[in-house]
This record gives sequence, structure tokens and C-alpha cells, in this order.
Amino acid sequence: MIIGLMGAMQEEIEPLLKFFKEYETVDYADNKYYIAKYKDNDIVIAYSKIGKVYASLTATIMIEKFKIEKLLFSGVAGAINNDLHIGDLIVATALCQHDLDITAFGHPYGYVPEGKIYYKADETLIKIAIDIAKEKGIKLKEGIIATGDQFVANKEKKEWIRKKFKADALEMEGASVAVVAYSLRVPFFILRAISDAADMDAGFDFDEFLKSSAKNSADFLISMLDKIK
Ligand code: 4EZ
Repeated sequence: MIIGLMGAMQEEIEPLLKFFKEYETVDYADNKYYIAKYKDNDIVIAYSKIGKVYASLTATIMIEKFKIEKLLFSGVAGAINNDLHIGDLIVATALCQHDLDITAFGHPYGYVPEGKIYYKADETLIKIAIDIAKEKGIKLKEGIIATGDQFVANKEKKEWIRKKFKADALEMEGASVAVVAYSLRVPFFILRAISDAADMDAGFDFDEFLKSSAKNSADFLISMLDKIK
């Protein structure tokens, strides 16, 4: 099988590249794609750059050009749910776009005609994650992740996203990866470790915890590879 592993930032895929050690680098569409082997599987790794547009581009290329058959995303996120603390893992059950707004025409937030507000992640991959977390005694929250092209560092904005979307965490790529993978019928999985609480201190916390939280998330993703069939 060909498995795609994706992040948004260099720091988010660095632990993956370290794990695989040997890989081939392919330059494509102004980005780099790293091709590795793991047991019987081919692995394609890339970071997209931050935001929904770059993430959509990378997810599409992984599927259409590199022919990946599952797409797993690893990275960091801002916490909304108070259960989530820095370093904690959250797996998305569903994702939505908090910055998508044509409410002027009577549509709900996060919705455009012929689209959906929520995109559900693959249940089999989620189950694998839950089983591993139980086995290893790792805290893993399941919840809704809200995506938008903004670094949220504001309590009111975060509260608004919580209320409108029942979201547990927020970031800037997940839902766009979800739309691409859903549309192209590739099972997808979005994992994040908390780097900040999307509040006044978010910028500072993010800088402080990006690396350690990105590694938490990447290490967990790696532990899933043996169970993907
Ligand atoms: C986006 N990612 C942050 C990229 C920030 C700075 C150079 C995750 C994230 C996030 N996104 C962590 N905390 C966040 C927050 N509070 N708001 C949005 O996916 C790049």
C-alpha cells in the first residue's frame, strides 16, 4: 500500500523523516515530497506550508500524482475544549471550516451549496488510534476540529468557534485536507497535539511547544503504521 503522511510545517514532519532515515526527495509543484519505505508499504511524506490553500494543493498532489491510498495528517493545534492541555492528542472525528461565510445569503456558517459543514474522518483509522492509545495508556481525545486561515489568539474568537461548530480544537489545514480526501475517496485521518489554547498567550505558547507537541503527534502516527491494512 502507499500511505501519505502530511504536515503543514517542517517541524511537523521532521520527526517522521528522522524515523524513516532513508528517503528519496522529489521536487514537485514548488514543494518537496519524500518517498520512503516501511515494511511492505511505500510512504510519501510532505509538509504543505501553512493554510488551507497549500494544504489542499499538497493533499491533491499526494493522491493524484503519488497515488497514496490513505492520508494521515500529523501536527499541532490550538485547544478549545478545556479538557485539552498542551501536549495532549486529539483525533478529528469530523472537520469544518470556521472561516467559510456566505451567511449573507441565509446559509449557515461553514457551508457552501453542494458542500457539507462537517467532513468525517475514516472510522477504521480512528479505531486503530483509539486502540493504540488504550494499549499504551496515552490520553487521546476524539473531537471536532475547526479549520480556518487564521492563527487564533483571541478568547472571543475561540468561544465563537466553539459555539458555532462545537469544535474541540482549531488549526489551519485539517478541513481542507478532509475536503480533498473525501472528494477523491481516499480514507483520511487528522491527528493533532495541542501547542496552545488559542488565547492571548497562544503566540508565545506556540513558539515554546511547537516542537515537542509536533513530536508527540508524529510519534503516535508512526505507532499506527503497523496496524494499517
Ligand atoms: C496551523 N498551525 C499553526 C501555524 C502557525 C506560525 C508561524 C496549528 C495551530 C493553530 N492554528 C496551533 N495553534 C493554532 C492556533 N491558535 N490557531 C490556528 O495549522 C504558524
